[in-house]
Order: sequence, then structure tokens, then C-alpha cells
Amino acid sequence: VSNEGEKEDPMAVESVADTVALTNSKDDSASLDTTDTLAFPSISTADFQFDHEKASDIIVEKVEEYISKLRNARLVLVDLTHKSKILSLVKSKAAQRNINPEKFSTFVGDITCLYSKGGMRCNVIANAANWRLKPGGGGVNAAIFSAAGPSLEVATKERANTLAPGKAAVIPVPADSPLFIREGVTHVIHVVGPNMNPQRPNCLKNNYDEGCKILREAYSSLFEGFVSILK
Ligand code: AR6
Repeated sequence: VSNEGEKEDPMAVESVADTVALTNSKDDSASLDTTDTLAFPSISTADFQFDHEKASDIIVEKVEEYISKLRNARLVLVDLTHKSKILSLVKSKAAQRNINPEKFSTFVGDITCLYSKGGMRCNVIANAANWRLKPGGGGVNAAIFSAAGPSLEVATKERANTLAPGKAAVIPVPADSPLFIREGVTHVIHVVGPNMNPQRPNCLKNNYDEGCKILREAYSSLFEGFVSILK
């Protein structure tokens, strides 16, 4: 039995003034932009304790693989603070690989208020979920379920009861949810990543062969899910 739901979010949200794009500084027209955009957190690298170097390699590899399938759509990796190690690793590795910054960028801010506080429209957001698809547990999962209100849990349970590591579930956000009304988020994609934290279920005990395989699968499932809902 896990103790999800009892744990504090380890990272505090920085002030709104710190919410700025790290890579491509867009002008005000960005907020009017209706380009399909998926904002996603780095799966497994906080509570699930996955190695940041390995995770950043996998993020860049998977972004590169999917970018051509996205047509006009964009991907944005989000984290809460400018001190985020995963954001700086991914940013520099993406630049080394010449990934188009119009298609993929990084952003500092809370994924639950990217439009209202960051001025960035993202119609789809990803969640680093737990296998029971339950609210709470801290991190981005607690933040998304709390910002969305109870209807997201109901909509989630209509589609899936549990999710295995490496898998994703695309959930349309109910029209009464503040995520939809205030932020313009139409879909949440729950993703369960590999877990290296012995205090959490399905711990891989530092088996990074298996862990990297599952993290690759998690990003493939996430990006496939996003591609499946593109207009
Ligand atoms: N906005 C943007 N990024 C965030 C936010 C936020 N509001 N909150 C956290 N992050 P984590 P995991 C970043 O721990 O490692 C939960 O208990 C964070 O800095 O949320 O996959 C679930 O129930 C990090 O970069 O997810 C699962 O049991 C990234 O999001 C477990 O944690 C992922 O951190 C999943 O652990």
C-alpha cells in the first residue's frame, strides 16, 4: 500500500514574476495563438527519482522522433523553477541537436495556470500520474487534480481505472472544470512513468535497462495520445 496522498509537494511554486519562457521569447501574439500545444512535465524525475541525465536524453530523443508527426503542433516541457536541472539539461541537449525551437521549447511555470499566469495557451497538458489514477500524492498529479476540480477524476474513471507504467490515457476535460474554463485546456493526458523510489509501488530498484525502456514507452504513449487528438 502506498502512502500517496499524504506527501507534500517537494517544490514550491515560484512567484508569477519568474514565469518566463526559457528558450524562445515570444511576443504578445503568442497568447492569441491557437496552435495545438502539449505542455508536459518531466515524467518520473521528482517523486519517482529517475536519473536526470538519462531522462533528459530520452526526452530529447522522443521529442526529435515525434516532432515530424506533429504537423503544426508544438511541445513544451514545463517545470516550476528556473533552478530546474531537467529543464537546463533538456534545453542544452535540444540546442545541440538543433531541434526547432518553434516546435519544442521549455517553460518555467505551474502547468495548471500556464495561460492565466504565464500567458501561454496549451490546449493539452500531461500529468505524471500514479498507477491508480488517484488525485493527491504531491507533485504535478496533485496540482492538476486539484486545479481541475472533482469532474476530472470522474472523467478519468470513466475511461480507465488503473494505468501501467509506460502507458498513457487521454481524458477530455469536462466543460465545468476551471482547467477548461480558465486555462483553455481541453485534454489531460495521464502518463505513468518508471519508478525508482522504494517508497512507491512498482519500484525498479535501480534497474535502468528496464527503467529507460519504460520511460521511452511513456513518452511514446504520451506523444501518440497527443497526435491522436490533433485537429
Ligand atoms: N507544474 C509544472 N511542473 C511541476 C508541477 C507543476 N504544478 N509540480 C511538479 N512539477 P512529480 P514523478 C514537476 O514528482 O516523478 C505523485 O505522487 C516536477 O518538478 O510530479 O513522475 C504521483 O501521484 C518534476 O520536474 O512526478 C506519482 O505517484 C515533474 O513535474 C508520482 O508523484 C514530475 O515530478 C510521480 O512521480
